[in-house]
Amino acid sequence: MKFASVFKVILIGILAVQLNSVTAQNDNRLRLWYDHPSGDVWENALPIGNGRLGGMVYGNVSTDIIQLNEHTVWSGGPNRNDNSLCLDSLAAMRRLIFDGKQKEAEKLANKVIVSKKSQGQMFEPVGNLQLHFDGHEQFSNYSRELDIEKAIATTTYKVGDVVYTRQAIASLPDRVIVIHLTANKSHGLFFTANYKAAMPGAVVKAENPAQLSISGTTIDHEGVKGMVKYKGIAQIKTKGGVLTLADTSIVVKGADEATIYISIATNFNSYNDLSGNENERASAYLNKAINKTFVQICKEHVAAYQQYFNRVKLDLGNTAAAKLPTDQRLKSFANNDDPALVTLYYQYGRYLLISSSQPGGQPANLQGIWNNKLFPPWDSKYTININAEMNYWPAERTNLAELHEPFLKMVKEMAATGKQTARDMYGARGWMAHHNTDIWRCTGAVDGAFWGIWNNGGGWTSQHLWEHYEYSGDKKFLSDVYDILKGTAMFYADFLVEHPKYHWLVVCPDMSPENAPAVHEGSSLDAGVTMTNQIVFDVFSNAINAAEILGKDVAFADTLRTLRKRLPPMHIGRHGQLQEWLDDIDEPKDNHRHISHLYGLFPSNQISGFRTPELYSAAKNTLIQRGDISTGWSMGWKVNWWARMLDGNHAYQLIKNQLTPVGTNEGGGGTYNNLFDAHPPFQIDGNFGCTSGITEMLIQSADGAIHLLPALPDAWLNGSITGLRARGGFEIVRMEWKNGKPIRVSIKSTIGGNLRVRVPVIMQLNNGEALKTAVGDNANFFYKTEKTLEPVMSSEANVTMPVLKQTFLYDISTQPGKTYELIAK
Ligand code: FUC
Repeated sequence: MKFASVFKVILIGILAVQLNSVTAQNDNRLRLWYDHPSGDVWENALPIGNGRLGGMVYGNVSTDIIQLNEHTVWSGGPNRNDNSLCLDSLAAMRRLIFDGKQKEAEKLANKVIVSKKSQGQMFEPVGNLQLHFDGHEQFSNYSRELDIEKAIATTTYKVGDVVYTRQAIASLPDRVIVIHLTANKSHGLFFTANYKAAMPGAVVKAENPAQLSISGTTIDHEGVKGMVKYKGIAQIKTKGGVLTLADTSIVVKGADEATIYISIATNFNSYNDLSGNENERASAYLNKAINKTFVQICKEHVAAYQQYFNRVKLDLGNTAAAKLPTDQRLKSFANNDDPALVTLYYQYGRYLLISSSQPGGQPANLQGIWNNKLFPPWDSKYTININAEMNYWPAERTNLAELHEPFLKMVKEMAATGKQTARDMYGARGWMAHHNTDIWRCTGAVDGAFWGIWNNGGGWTSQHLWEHYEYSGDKKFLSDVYDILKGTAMFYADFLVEHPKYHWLVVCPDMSPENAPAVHEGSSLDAGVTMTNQIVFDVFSNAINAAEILGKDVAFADTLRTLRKRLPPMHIGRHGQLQEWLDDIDEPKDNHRHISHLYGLFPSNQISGFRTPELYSAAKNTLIQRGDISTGWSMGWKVNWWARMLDGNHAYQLIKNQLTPVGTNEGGGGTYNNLFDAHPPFQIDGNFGCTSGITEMLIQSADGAIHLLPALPDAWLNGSITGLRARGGFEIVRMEWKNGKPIRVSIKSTIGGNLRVRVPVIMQLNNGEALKTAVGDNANFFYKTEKTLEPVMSSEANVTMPVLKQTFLYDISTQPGKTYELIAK
């Protein structure tokens, strides 16, 4: 071997070790790995992303595919979809509903409320970058992986005695996707690259200097003209070898290594402004990256990624099962002791959020930032009657608060577009949204009255603004978003009407998301349903609290207090259930995926074993009646609910149901080989929901205290976690537990205030000092719990009071910046 070749082999060796590519298969790194290529199954491919660009890496041998997305490539253009007939028919609509004529109301709603224009636009794929390797049909030593500690996807295999390696990253700082190809033989790399466009009318060209470009305009949809112009450039740089350009492809012959830099940009500035220049942007990102070597770009990417990722480390133990390929672990999880798969799945949720949601970008949609279909399921947009909110449940808890920003920005933008909807359709001040939105921030009602006549898209999404404040205590942020919180409250203040029979103030028309009681002949329309009452309660409480903190709007806050008292209380029905509707018409055999009335249990905290035992027991009955198996996101939500039920074993059962290959649970969801959540089809909410749920099993901060290990299953008796956040600016720097009990916990206070902890064992400070037993309400504002109205209980209801496990409640007065260490006595 010549010196240069020897040197090269060593260099490649160093690089591989440095980037932790495929080494031995028995380490404990957090990675998804497989011993076979993806073939043509998109859900086998591995996702990379930087919040702007998404790539699905197939790792195929002869023809590899990197399927590409860019966050602003959506069908249509700026548009609104309100129905102007609504306001004049509102009184008639309400009369029909109050008279029990739901079916007639539905007919009318389809005419006068549901949009006659766009039903929401679609998130669109850009295309596939394809890499063809002649003569690679026979290969050995194949392996592909996604290292989620570094956010690098690697494929490696051997043809003859040559080892080929491809690594792919979506660089966070450089806004490009980079693919690095090597062969461990001098001049050993031969391939052809081309683009396969996803949208009609795309133009693909090969141009000097070794650039493949793809450009076009997105498609028209539902009468809205496609107006997003996109440009993608893939530039190839090689060491050695020859590069040749054909019309629409680039041929690489005899290179030592090759690096492909992929940049994609659009003319999108914001939901109402498409005056950007996609060509200039795509070139600018590319030109910034092209002079960096792969090692350099990779190093900067890993550092940026780890700033987020490394904040939380979870250890639930490790067994031999962790050595198996990921798809085999998934298959055998139900019957195998593999706690590290839960850890992997948990951290994968965080990986997916980091990769699909970055400040300044679009929020993670139904598929995050990964979609290969021109007509994706539910348009791959934002369903805001659960799914989009669920995507952001891990953001604050798992220490990724900055990544909440795209969602919070979307709420601000809907507050602008939804003002007109509130005024024109409902004659109300403030702002509102129905059950869907898209990149154009449409706020009209879509998809038909059965699904679309839900008025709480603003009410629910705005809770996230409040939550961001609760975790950070950032008053400046609260002051910036105050008008949005006030605007949601104003909408309801104007929109509530008195129920003619019960005299409570209710939303009408109303519905409990996507469910209908049988007695309404299949119509979902109603008034004052439980979830809505709970949401309005929270909206009013948040606005009242925000006004108080900021010293504003005293009279308005008083009005809200008065209105809040007149909302319907929660009802416990004759089957012992928490009623979904005002009337006791729930069907105990109903196993509908939405259990919207448990919004009050999670993400809200109106139902608690400590404060509202009857409601808590009723909620438990409801959970049992609805059953476990359901769509992916529904099971994800159930993990959070059972955690709030303080039942770790039941929550773990749901995780087990979730961690089964898609198709195992008849009529329900599961997980694809690449650990994407299956509704089915793929929907990313279940990933995020489950990550949030696992967090809630370990730490909760909603019920007047930080509750440590509230719902630990028997399967995780020993473990540790670092970096979780709790309301009131606390960070659980580290918690270690043994035999199901916390033994050592350090909690950092960032803004001071009373730290109240609830723990299952007697604890003391690490200097041996006893802890002060807590009495009365928590003096820390962030742990204030709002008192809900006394529930109304059916005389037929059989509700047993909960028996809660013994816990100890302590108060520690904290100073900002200080860390407090607690140890078990
Ligand atoms: C709601 C759910 C469906 C699906 C869709 C995207 O309509 O009821 O299950 O998740 O959103």
